Amino acid sequence: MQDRTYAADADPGTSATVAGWVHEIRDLGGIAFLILRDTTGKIQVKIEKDELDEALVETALDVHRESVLRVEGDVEEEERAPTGVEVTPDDIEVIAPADPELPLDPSGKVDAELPTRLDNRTLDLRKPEVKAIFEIRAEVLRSVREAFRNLDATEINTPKIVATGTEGGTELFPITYFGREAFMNQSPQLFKQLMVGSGLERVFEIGPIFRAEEHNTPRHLNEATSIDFESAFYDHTEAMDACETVVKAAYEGVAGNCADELETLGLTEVFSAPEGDFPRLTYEEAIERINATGEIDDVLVWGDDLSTEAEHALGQDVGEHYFITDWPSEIKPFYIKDHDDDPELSTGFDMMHPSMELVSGGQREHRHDHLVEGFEQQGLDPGAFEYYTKMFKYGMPPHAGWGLGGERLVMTMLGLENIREAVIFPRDRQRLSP
Ligand code: ATP
Ligand code: AMO
Repeated sequence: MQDRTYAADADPGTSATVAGWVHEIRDLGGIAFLILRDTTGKIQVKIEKDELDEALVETALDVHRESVLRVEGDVEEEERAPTGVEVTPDDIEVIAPADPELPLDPSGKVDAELPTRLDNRTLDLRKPEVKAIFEIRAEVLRSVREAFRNLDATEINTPKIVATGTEGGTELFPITYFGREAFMNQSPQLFKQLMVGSGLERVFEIGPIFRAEEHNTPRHLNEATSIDFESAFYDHTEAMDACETVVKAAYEGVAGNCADELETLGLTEVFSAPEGDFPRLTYEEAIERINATGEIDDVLVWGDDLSTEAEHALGQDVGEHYFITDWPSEIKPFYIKDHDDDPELSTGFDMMHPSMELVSGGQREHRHDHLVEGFEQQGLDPGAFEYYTKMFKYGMPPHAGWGLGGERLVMTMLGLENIREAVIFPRDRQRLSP
């Protein structure tokens, strides 16, 4: 199969072997056309019934849409063909026939609901506008990795089967680990922190996180991709700078390398990388601004978390990516450091897209005694976290970092309505396969 020519590379005046899926069959009587589709595009195969070998005509006309064919023949220019070229076949091989009844129409002529699409992702990703999302997602991850490299961060991989949870707000998935209770990891939080005290100093990880989120929402998954960063000798403002750099790099990578995909998605005119610095609002400013919009039912007071409607009201008001800084300590996790001059105020921050939260981060508590106290205050057993806290006794530098939701980044970048559109095989309350 290595001698195969992609549809987009089949040059008129040559003979070529193309292979792909039957996108469409048009039988006009004396002549029929098979439109063959591969990852690069489409090419027309001309079946002139009187001109071609009978067996070959029969093979061509017996085939159903979405079957996989190999077609060998001469490539010619043909103005009336969808892509301006066509193949006159010398040989057609049906490599993999498709059933006449398809659960989903990859030509896109018949719309399908999201659950049907997710049940039949192989067929769904034959649609250029669906495939484009995942080409863009891959570009986002490539650009993000490059941005981390430019920041001198080292990629790490940490365990996904763990003994303890870290993110209080969300439930854990328990599993049985050789007779012991274990959990699917909610965040690489503690592991990445342990690595800033190692010889690596600055690390990143792109990997799955598992959250037993209670509700079905368009922006929560039960298995998501977290893009995590952590650096020794950074404070929270430097972590925010790195966050901004990485998010902008993702947009720039897509703007620079995904012109075709953006066009396929109809986003060429509207897509633009964020320019200028992301505004940084304190939590106090944020709640004042939200209250001033008059868009929410209950006035927010200090200490309240931001509801979805509050996030939307503020997002509309700000109108671009922004940070919310200086959150009340009591609503941030134990590992976030408080400001030295005000223990009620944390160094925690969130980075927001106008429509939702994309990132949480902050400077971390690196002093052993304060860290252990924090556990106790949040009702956690420091003993269960000893593997983590003890390393803070052997030289743990000040450090800061953040976690960015990969699917939320892609979703907000492309204006997708449901986060499931940004995952090939999403996990939600109903969905465990495929
Ligand atoms: P994360 O869960 O990672 O912190 P998030 O955007 O879900 O990110 P939260 O602080 O959990 O942030 O939630 C923000 C607000 O979103 C909550 O105050 C709540 O009103 C709303 N919210 C969160 N989860 C759900 C959910 N599962 N269903 C409906 N609303 C939710
Ligand atoms: P947090 O819990 O806010 O912070 O998660 C960080 C980011 O991950 C994404 N995210 C999700 N995306 C889809 N579905 C989910 N269920 C889901 N949960 C989280 C969001 C969110 O902003 N340890 C900290 C990070 C840190 O401080 O470094 C943490 O996990 O985009």
